[in-house]
Amino acid sequence: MSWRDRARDLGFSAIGVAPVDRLSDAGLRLRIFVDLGRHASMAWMEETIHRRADPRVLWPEARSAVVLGMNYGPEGDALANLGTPAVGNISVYARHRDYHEVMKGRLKEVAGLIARDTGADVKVFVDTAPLMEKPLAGLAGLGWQGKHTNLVSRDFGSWLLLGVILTAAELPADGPAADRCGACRRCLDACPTAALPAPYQIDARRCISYLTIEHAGPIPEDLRPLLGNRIYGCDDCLAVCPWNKFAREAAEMKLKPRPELMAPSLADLAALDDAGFRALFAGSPVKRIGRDRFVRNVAIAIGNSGDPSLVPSLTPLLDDADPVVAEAARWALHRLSERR
Ligand code: B12
Ligand code: SF4
Ligand code: SF4
Repeated sequence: MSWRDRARDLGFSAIGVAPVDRLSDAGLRLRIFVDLGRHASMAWMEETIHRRADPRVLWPEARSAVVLGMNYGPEGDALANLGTPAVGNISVYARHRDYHEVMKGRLKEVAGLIARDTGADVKVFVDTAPLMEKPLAGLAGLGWQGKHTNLVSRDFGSWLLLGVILTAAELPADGPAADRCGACRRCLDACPTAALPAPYQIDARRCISYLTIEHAGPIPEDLRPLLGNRIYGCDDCLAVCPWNKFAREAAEMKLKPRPELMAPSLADLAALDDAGFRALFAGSPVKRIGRDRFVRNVAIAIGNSGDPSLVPSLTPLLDDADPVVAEAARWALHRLSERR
């Protein structure tokens, strides 16, 4: 069986090959992004910038990038929770098993087959690798970077997770794919925090995904009301994309949502201690941010709920051992009393 056929059997629904020497424009824009400070506190983006901008700096023998996309299309409306302030909204990619874990072994298997078929060396990466996965996916023909900056696929809309294999083999390229955003600007208009300052550009400092997942410490106060009940990541710009009409529900069982993470009650989440947090989020990407950062987000969502019946869930957090959680709880209490 060819490596492509096996990759399909393993659940990769979008597969393509890109040459590694075409990232110069993307690398320049990455430089601008970092120079403008739009990477916020993600210092690792700056530290690894040369490797990101050119995979051959990461691995001089690299000639082609094999990009594989896994469909994680949601069942129903990804934004359904936003109208129910007493529940927390966890973004679609985090409602199921961590995709790094789901993909890792499978990427290694495909890489082994590429090495077998070509006789050339391979290296495997999922997300944590210093690579520009979206520009590579565009060059490999999986889709194009939409105005929300994520890769959009004609077949799966915004809902593809990406993995990359580098190979020393010069494989025939499958892309690039054409930009099909046209005059649309739905994603730009949908962003709750105006984190997309211009088409195809993002400012992570304002992005709810950054603020709720990557950002340590207190979330800037002016942005807190705009978070609503988004407690881990954000899908607003992805979900409004018209190309999602071609999207399908995830077929991979491990990327099906866990029912308890679909619409969890904020009151229950605010009561989580370390052990409870680790048990609830075992195997989920949410686990990575730890109980304190997560409960900080939950406290802000309670503050935004306008629901006075949630005040008792905040009270124990006022004395939380983590000062960031305690401060978020004070802010939330104040906001609830103001709204009353
Ligand atoms: C850092 C990072 C983030 C940051 C920054 C987001 C971003 N858009 O870069 C934060 C924490 C905000 C984030 C959020 C999310 N992420 Co993220 N993230 C990454 C990561 C690790 C690196 C991306 C990167 O290099 N960014 C730097 C910018 C400069 O790169 P870029 O977006 O490709 O930039 C291009 C354009 O935007 C434009 N551009 C950018 N700035 C500027 C400035 C100017 C002046 C100009 C002209 C152009 C321009 O040119 C660039 C090059 O072509 C990748 C994994 C990887 N290794 O690639 C995952 C990745 C991009 N994330 C992913 C996902 C799923 C998400 C979320 C949907 C999660 C969620 N639900 O909360 C959100 C989506 C937010 C959004 N609208 O992008 C997926 C995207 C899959 C896809 N279909 O595209 C990836 C690929 C992970 C994966 N392996 O699947 N993420
Ligand atoms: S993920 Fe949310 S906050 Fe970030 S750019 Fe998209 S809509 Fe805006
Ligand atoms: S919502 Fe519109 S502008 Fe944004 S990525 Fe989709 S097609 Fe492009």
